[in-house]
Amino acid sequence: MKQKLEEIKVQAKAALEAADSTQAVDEIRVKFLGKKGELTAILKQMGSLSPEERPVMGQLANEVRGEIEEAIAVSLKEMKAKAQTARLEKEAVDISISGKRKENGSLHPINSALEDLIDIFRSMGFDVVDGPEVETEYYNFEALNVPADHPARDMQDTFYLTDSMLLRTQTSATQIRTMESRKPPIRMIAPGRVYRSDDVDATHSPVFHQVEGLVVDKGITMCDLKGTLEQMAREIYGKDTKVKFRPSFFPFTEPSVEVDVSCSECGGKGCRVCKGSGWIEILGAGMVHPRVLAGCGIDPEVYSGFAFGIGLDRLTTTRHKISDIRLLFENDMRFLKQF
Ligand code: 2NM
Repeated sequence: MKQKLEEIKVQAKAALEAADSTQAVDEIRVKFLGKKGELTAILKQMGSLSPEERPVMGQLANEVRGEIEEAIAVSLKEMKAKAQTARLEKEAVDISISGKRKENGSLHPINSALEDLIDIFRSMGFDVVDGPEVETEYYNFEALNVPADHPARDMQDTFYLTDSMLLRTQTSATQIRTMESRKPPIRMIAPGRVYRSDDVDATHSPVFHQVEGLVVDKGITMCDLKGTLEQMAREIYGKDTKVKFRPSFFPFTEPSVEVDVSCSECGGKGCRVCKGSGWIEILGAGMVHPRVLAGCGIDPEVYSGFAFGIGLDRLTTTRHKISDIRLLFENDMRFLKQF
């Protein structure tokens, strides 16, 4: 019996050495230590031993059981460690491999021009106000003192949606709403997309962008208009930029001006960008017409104001010497990546 126990011990240990999975180890445990296992079978024969032999064999059997149990525990522990190492190796990341470069997007040149303008006007105390692109005839024309027979109202210039609804041709409607709902002092800009039924060419697009501004308070004069717009032009085009105000006409302002800046490309000598004139026209402006103020419930005897409209697309093309406005709308990555 002693020999049999020794054999079981040796066999179990050998089997454990060869085991390659926790399942195999478990099978070995059942085979040797289980209820129907080999060690149990031996123990059942203890009855046939002499009373002197019984405790000796009993102790030996317990020792064998203990040793096998310990060997099983060791084997399981080793297997766990091995599995862990294998998993860590599989999951290992080679941090020496160079990464894939992510391509960063960039602002569209129109948006970066808009952000610059917003920064400039915010620093002068202007609010930025948003408004709808679908407008009523009243807000787009009537309230701006554009008479019913004015050519700008013509079907050829305006995208009408219904008899009285249209795609805004300028962002001024947002100024009108602001004057209706707020009391002076008002200092605001309204940036956004505007629409006109123009044929597409190098300088025209039926969709383009404006930043219109408005200041209303007591005692606002043409000097405020000049100072504000000169400041803006110098920040956009450089501090040596010269600014010129030419008389013009708009139904919503009186007097009205168009504003030119000295060409930043040639410094005023005349070149391709300014078409030889040395000047680039960047905006229209004027003192808000008393009828416009009155229509919004602002007393023109007490308050005055100036307004301006900057063409963002033209500002962008002249700034970057872009020869064709269509490039701004095609979203060709080769073009956009340059900014
Ligand atoms: C321009 C030129 C001159 C303008 C006027 C107004 C309002 F609503 F206050 F009357 N907003 N914008 C204006 C004035 C726009 O665009 C070339």
